Amino acid sequence: MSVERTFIAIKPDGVQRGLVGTIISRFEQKGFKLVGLKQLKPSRELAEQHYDVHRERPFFNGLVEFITSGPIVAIVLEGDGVVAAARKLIGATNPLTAEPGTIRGDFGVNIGRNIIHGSDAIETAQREIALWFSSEELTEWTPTIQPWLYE
Ligand code: D4T
Repeated sequence: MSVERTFIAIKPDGVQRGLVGTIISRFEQKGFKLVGLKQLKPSRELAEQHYDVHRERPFFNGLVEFITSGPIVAIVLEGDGVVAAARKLIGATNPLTAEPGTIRGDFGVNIGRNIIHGSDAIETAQREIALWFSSEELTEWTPTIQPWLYE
C-alpha cells in the first residue's frame, strides 16, 4: 500500500457553478480522506508560484487572471495511490475530450474553464501542499470506516 497525499483545487468556475459539494462527494465516496479544506481568493503571487512551470506558455497570464478572479476551494486528500487516482477521477485536461464519468468530462466543455486541478505526481503534490497549506491546517485523523476501506 502506498499512502499518499495530493493537492486538489476547485477553480473559480467550479465554485461559481455550485459544484463544490458534488466534487468533494466524489472523492469522499471513492474512499479518500480529507485532511485539508479551505476556501480562499488566491493572491497573484500564490497563483504564479503554483503555475510556475507554465510561466513561458502563452496561456499563463490568462490562467493566473482566472485563478485569482474568485474564490477557489483548496483540498488535501490522503489515501492509497491517491495522486494518480484523483487525476483519473478528474479526467483529461480538456473537458471536451475528458471521459464521461470524470469530473471534467461530466461538467466542463472548455480547457480554460476546466473546473478543477489535481497534482500530477507525488513530488508535485508535496510542493503544492506546502505552497497552499501550513502544517497546522492539515488534520491527522482516522476514519472509523478505515477497516471497511482497507484490508
Ligand atoms: P491543472 O494543472 O489545472 O490540473 O491542469 P492539468 O495538469 O490537467 O493540465 P496542464 O498542467 O497542462 O494545464 C494547466 C492549466 O492550464 C490551463 N490551460 C492549459 C489552458 O488554459 N490552455 C491550454 O492550452 C492548456 C494546455 C488548463 C489547465
